[in-house]
Amino acid sequence: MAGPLKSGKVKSNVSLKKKRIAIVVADWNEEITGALYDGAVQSLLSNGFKKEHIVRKNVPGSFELTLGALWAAEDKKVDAVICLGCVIQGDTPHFDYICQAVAYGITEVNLKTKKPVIFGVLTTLNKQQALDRAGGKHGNKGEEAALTAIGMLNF
Ligand code: DLZ
Repeated sequence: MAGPLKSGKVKSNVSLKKKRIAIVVADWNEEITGALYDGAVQSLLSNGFKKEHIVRKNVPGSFELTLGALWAAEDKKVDAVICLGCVIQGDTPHFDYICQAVAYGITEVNLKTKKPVIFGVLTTLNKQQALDRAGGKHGNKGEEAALTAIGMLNF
């Protein structure tokens, strides 16, 4: 199989019921990022996380995910952070700048905080590609981000 498990219940060697997770969600393309959030939460709950241990933080756009993730990860009680955004290509190079900035930014937050900070950002050429990955024919990448967080908590 290429890539990590995409859905369902996964085997965890650590107890997830005491783990705390912050999910940072970009408001831009809210229809998509809201669906990613729902997928992530559903996946965390079905894998043993407690509802009260899942905290949602919103930021205006994907560019702001980096700082939002840093703030969230600085909380000593938070074990992992999931960043959810959706950048859709437009007519200008703005798309490239945002995608690059957020990818590098989230990498830096991982290294700076030494906590898993998951890149759950769709970078698509159009809205349909995003819908396909937010509960459509290509699954829900929010759910995949949650499973990635669980994988890292098992390191
Ligand atoms: C400005 C902008 C544009 C054009 N497109 C998107 C997008 O597709 N997805 C997204 O999450 N955010 C977008 N933004 C907003 C930027 O992420 C950021 O909020 C602003 O540039 C202000 O820093």
